[in-house]
Amino acid sequence: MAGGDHEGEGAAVPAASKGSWASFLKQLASFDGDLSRLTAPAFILSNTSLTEFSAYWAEMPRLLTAPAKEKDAEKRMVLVLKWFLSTLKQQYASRNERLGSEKKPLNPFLGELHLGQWEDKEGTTHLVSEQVSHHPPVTAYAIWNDEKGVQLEGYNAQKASFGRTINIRQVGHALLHLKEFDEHYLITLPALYTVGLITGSPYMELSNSSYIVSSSGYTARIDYSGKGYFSGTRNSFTASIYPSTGGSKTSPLYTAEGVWTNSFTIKDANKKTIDTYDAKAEPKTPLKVAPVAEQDPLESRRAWAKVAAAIEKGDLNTTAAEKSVIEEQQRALRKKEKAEGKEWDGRFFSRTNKAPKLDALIKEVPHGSLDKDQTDGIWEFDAAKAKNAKKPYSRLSAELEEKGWRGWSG
Ligand code: HC3
Repeated sequence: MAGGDHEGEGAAVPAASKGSWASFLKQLASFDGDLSRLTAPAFILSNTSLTEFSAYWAEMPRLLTAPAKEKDAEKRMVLVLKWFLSTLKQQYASRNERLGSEKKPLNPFLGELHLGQWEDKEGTTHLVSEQVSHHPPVTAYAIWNDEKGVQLEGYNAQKASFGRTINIRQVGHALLHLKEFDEHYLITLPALYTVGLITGSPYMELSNSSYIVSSSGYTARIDYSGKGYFSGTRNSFTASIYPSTGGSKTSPLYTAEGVWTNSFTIKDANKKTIDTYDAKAEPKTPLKVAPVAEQDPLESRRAWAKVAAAIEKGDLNTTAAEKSVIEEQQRALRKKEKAEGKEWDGRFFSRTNKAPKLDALIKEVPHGSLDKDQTDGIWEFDAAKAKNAKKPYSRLSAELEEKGWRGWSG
């Protein structure tokens, strides 16, 4: 584990929460790895569900679509790497920057949806994110821009363990498709861990390596490092692109280096800088989502509205009560489905056992495996389902709408 927990114990914990933070830390000693079961004090709870996190992949649509405009395959790989690196700050540090520390997100319920689109110079980039499994918790997403011929899809779950910090391994992957070149890029997900848990102001750091493998024959390896006790810089990485056939031992065609929360440089094989990235200068396009009142009852912000309001007020009792309403409703629904011999079938994604594109690309990743037993299968965007998916998204949505639904306990 890297350093970082040097400050005083509980230094950042509000006075009224010192006791509950100490209990939270004690609870970690007997942690069974299921992040959704961790009960955390109110000050560390986030009002955002994990289904919303899928949007972090495309908050800068210009970078996502850039590879589709490049004619040279090697340069396309560089642009895919640049886009991927640019998403890291949003994925892993944006809550910390906005809220002062990493928070514990809301655990999505089965079938929860987060839908929206980005509209800017790139045209419309669509997002669907859906909770496709509850045990284990798995979120699947698809992001596409038809005008630019770009589609990203993926799914993820987390496996956690506790040492001196919470270590999280991500299971799942993302797959980028560039229509014009019929090219696929498999993206593996980095491991992460919390720093600053003792002080009560945790943030996430990335560790080990992640990969991008293209069907055009290139692989990028990204190595993450953080701040140690004596040296190192927070959120650092080095990356290299090499021909997949040659393996990482061959000299890289391109390298990238920097701090993913700040800036980085990309160099060619002659060490000449060919591109730079400055996270602060890169404009973001806000995701447009329907107003809460117009959302389907399965949509994240509508479903969690009461819980989110209670969290914002720091009202732990109402938070717990409103969460139980959702949990109870879900339990009743599952019971009903079981009695009717039905299983919940997602609205946008389907489980598959055969994924030839993924299988071919994952072979290039050292120790690469789809780990499908840990994600309740392999999840694919189902275009046929998506075509028919419209409000109300479920029988439950229809029933709730009919009753004049105003929130899960309304
Ligand atoms: C580990 C995490 C939940 C999972 C989050 C994931 C891996 C989800 C998929 C996104 O694409 C990327 C991503 C970013 C952040 C990850 C979250 C950070 C913290 C949260 C834990 C469940 C909370 C741990 C409790 C805390 C904050 C007190 O230490």
